[in-house]
Amino acid sequence: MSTNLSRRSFGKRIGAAAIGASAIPTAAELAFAPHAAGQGQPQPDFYKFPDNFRWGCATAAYQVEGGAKEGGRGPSIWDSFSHTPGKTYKNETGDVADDDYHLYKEDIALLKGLGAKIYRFSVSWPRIFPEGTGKPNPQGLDFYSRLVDEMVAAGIDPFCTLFHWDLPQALQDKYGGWQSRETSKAFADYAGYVAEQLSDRVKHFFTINEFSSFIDLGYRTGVFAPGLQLAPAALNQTRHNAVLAHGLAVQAIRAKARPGTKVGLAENFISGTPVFNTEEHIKASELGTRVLNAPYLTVIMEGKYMEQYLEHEGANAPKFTAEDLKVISSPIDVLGINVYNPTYVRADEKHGFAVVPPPSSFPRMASPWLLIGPEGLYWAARHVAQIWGIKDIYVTENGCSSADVIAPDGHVYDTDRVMFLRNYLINLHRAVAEGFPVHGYFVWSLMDNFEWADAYNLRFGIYYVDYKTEKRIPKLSASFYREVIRRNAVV
Ligand code: PNW
Repeated sequence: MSTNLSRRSFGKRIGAAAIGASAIPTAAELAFAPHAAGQGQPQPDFYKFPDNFRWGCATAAYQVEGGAKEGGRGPSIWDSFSHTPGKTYKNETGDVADDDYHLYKEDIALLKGLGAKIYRFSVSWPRIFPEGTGKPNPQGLDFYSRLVDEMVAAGIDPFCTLFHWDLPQALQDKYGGWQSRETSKAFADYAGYVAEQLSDRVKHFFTINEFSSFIDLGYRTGVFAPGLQLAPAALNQTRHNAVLAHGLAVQAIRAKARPGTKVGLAENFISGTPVFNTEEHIKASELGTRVLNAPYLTVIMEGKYMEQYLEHEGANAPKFTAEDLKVISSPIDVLGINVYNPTYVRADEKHGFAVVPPPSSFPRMASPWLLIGPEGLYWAARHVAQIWGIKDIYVTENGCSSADVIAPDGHVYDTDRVMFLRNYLINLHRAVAEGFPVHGYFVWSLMDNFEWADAYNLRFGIYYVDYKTEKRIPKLSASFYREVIRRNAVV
């Protein structure tokens, strides 16, 4: 096509009246030009989801609740960590956070306003067992019971995560936290208790959120609570105790919950994204996915530690029994996948696969680790379905940080987040259209919240939170998501 022709058809397409027949449009004119096909009508929904697909949002207790000393809650390792100078951005803590402990009705109303049908929240272990074990605290349970009632009344199905990193400090003091399998056992007791109490209304439980995040960042690099830097052997044992805790909790939940309760975990497993679509790179990405998750999701799904892992760790490999492996691989009903940054993998003759480190120019969001790789969502869903035969998948987290600002007109125009979400959703659609069994999606997050070591410096919400007033302000991404839900399609 010649330049002239394309200019002419361009002019026609965006409407001669708007810009004059022969003029070349300015960027501003283009931005407001209606599409020729519909003269301002939205495009037909190319990316339509099945009718029973479910949309929702996710949060976690310590990140949103506040009320750190209320209702008989005991201290968690995140209280201790965030109150230790130098550990979080500007030494900020989750003492108040979004004050969802008091504003939960308002927050459920936000979800209802979005049209969400599912909400993923987490229970704070030290609200239920202030000392980690022993006698349950009725006020703690009461809070979650009211929260769940509020959801049910709003037509929202609750999805409950039992451990999203706020370990009771008492268990850290007594046992070194996840360094001891006493903590694994305590977790199973707590999980069974909560499932027994809430499974009349909560039909989905996730045991543990993101092994690699709280273990590797908490016990290896020390940038998360409890801030330890263990030697390799102790670290691998800690990893083992955590997956063991998951398995014990699956069994405890099955024993205590109502029949029909679904149980699983939510993991940001390292999903190998093939550098491009050829058989050799895809094969490499599948092997890479298994090897890179060997201490966590792979052992849970396969019931054994991969040879590559045990060999690689040598004398530092975890100590375990055959019975442990059986417990760890207790069958799950549902898998939650948390999908953020891609890990690119290529074929490699020697090892079967190789991870390709990203060039420094790779596009990323406000969190330095959050590379933008929308196709990673497609591959994550496909891998867990194809490698491990998972039949019920939820995207339990997907979203991004953005340098959100309130514009003079009072709105937050987070066009980068909308771009991010739209492209990941197109890839989610691809996975669903190809028949991979993804049944729902949760945006991380409903609202800005305590982003762990980054505290309030990084915002992941589709609602902006003004921390001085606790006012929630819908961002452009909230309007986008409401429309996605309304049309059940990417918009
Ligand atoms: C997840 N990384 O954490 C958590 O489940 C959420 O609590 C958190 O707010 C959200 O993602 C956004 O960070 C992650 O360094 C923390 O790759 C760190 C990483 C990934 C996920």
